[in-house]
Amino acid sequence: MNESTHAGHHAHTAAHRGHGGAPEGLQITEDGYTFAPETARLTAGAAADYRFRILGPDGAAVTALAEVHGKKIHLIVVRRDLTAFWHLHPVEDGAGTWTVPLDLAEAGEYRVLVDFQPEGAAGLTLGADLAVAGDYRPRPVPEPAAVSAVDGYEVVLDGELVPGQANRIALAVHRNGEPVTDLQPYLGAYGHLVALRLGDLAYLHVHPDGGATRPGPEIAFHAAVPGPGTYRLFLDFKHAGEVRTAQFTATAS
Ligand SMILES: [Cu+2]
Repeated sequence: MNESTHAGHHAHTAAHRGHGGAPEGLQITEDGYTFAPETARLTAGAAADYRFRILGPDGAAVTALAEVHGKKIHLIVVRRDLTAFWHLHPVEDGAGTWTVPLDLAEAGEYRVLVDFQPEGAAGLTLGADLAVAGDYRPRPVPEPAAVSAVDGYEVVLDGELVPGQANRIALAVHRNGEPVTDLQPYLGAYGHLVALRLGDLAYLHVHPDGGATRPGPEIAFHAAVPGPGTYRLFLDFKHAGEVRTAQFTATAS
């Protein structure tokens, strides 16, 4: 690990139970901690707050969480068909209830994942379902492709997902055909990558590459997938003051 540039990553990597490629996010309760959503249903197109608590081993709401990548909770919302994704940071009300505004335009089955680390304990990712009422049109996940276009940027994926192996994958950011070399740090890194498995939405922790970190065009990671399957990768990167998400489908066989 390059601790000088990513002080937060080392602790996160070492402490997280999922390190080594075991999938997370499949359970609502694990290691004595429970993800307790107050919100289980929303209506498409109607903005609302998503509210939840994290309950500790004693059943009380937990507020003592370590900051990882600058935040106490990283909350991921995805459609179950993996065709839409949000990475959000809820705020806590002082009494253990966390809130984040959600405005889901489309009906469907969604999954909410909370990634957090109780103080003095290992990091966890718990998951719960969220139903969004309305006219639901399931979509197929896009075909695997090495290039993702987002808002005038093209991001090129290089590397393979290999079951049981922490393989290096690199994502290169381009704009108007030119490599981007002035990426901005976002949550203490030049890119954040989330990988989810199609079919069960297993959540994979992807760690920044330990090598030298430059502000683009390439952002490198190590990704360990637990088995064969189709995965969807979501890369958050910041440039020109805005955070954007590039999305890829990749298969591991
Ligand atoms: Cu986050």
